[in-house]
Amino acid sequence: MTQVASFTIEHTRYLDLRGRPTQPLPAFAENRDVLIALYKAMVLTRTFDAKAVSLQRTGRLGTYASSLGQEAVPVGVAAAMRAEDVFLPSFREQGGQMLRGVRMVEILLYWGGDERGSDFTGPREDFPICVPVGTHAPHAVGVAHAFQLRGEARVAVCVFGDGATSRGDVYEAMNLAGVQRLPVVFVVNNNQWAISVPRARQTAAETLAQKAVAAGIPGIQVDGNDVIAVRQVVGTAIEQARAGEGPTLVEALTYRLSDHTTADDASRYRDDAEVSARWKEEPITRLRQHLSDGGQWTKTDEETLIGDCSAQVEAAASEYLATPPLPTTSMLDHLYATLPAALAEQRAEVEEATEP
Ligand SMILES: Cc1ncc(C[n+]2csc(CCOP(=O)(O)OP(=O)(O)O)c2C)c(N)n1
Ligand SMILES: [Mg+2]
Repeated sequence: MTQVASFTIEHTRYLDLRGRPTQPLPAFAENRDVLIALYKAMVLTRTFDAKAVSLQRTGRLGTYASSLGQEAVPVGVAAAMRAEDVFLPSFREQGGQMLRGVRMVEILLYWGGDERGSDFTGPREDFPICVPVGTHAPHAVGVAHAFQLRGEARVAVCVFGDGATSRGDVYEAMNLAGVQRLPVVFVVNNNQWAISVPRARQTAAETLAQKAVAAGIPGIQVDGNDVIAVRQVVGTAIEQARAGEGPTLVEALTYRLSDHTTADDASRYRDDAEVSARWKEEPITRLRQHLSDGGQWTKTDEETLIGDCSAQVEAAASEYLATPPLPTTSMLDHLYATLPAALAEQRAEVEEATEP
């Protein structure tokens, strides 16, 4: 017998659970301002999530997917991108969207059922939130193919969950990206749960990163609660893709501390003890500890930041609540240039039923 293939999966972490470096930090992390910007983006994300959940609980927002405990993944990913790259998030990457310039009011409008929430004033070419699990992975490959055909040094960055890695769309996307050596980076936001399905029931594979192996592309694992590691590992993958060296799959290990969405009650299928234990790993305290150990973050800095974040989030919520709703027919206005007959009929019915 001859061994014809073998593979290893590497895991990267820079900060331990108490924020102490486990190895020399990457160059960008020597810059205090860069680390503080990452920290602020994570705190703003958490503040925004809390407000969005309370808006939903008081009947002023539709279903919402919190990113509590997972903030380092989208923030680290977005921080690693250039403005001209294209971000294709799923539905839990609001922290990354915000860092790329999507306005908080737009994200609230989206979850409030308003189509204008996907018409970003900032990153015009970033994709809207993708709720269908994994269907944006082939879209990312299409975007990357366009970059390759046009000879543009840009990268498509697509984030999806652990559950999405069981979907054909994701395999097909990785396969084609591998064959064509496309400038795309896939990031698995592995939060250990897909609604009530735990990671162990999702796949028999030891890691999700190794799903890259069958596509002939590199697969790497990173501590997804260590924003420095996410920024560094995803950043390296993005720059390789930009240089024509092909795609990468990065598995970011994190944990969903919240319910799946506001329509879920995770206490029905998950032990409180598991969740409490995972709180010790969350990314914000870890980076704060690192910054304050280095004398770079004080109690006053923290108080100022909390005040700033609340003010920004409250202003966005007020703007959202003051936005007059679109007519109900708008739900049929953004899919087709020309509405197919069956939908045109439905649109007319909606118009008749909702006209003042
Ligand atoms: C194609 C499709 N099937 C089912 C659903 C219902 N659904 C919404 S989220 C979800 C689980 C997703 O899990 P994961 O990919 O791990 O992402 P997470 O929600 O944990 O971030 C499912 C099954 C959906 N939105 N789309
Ligand atoms: Mg998941």
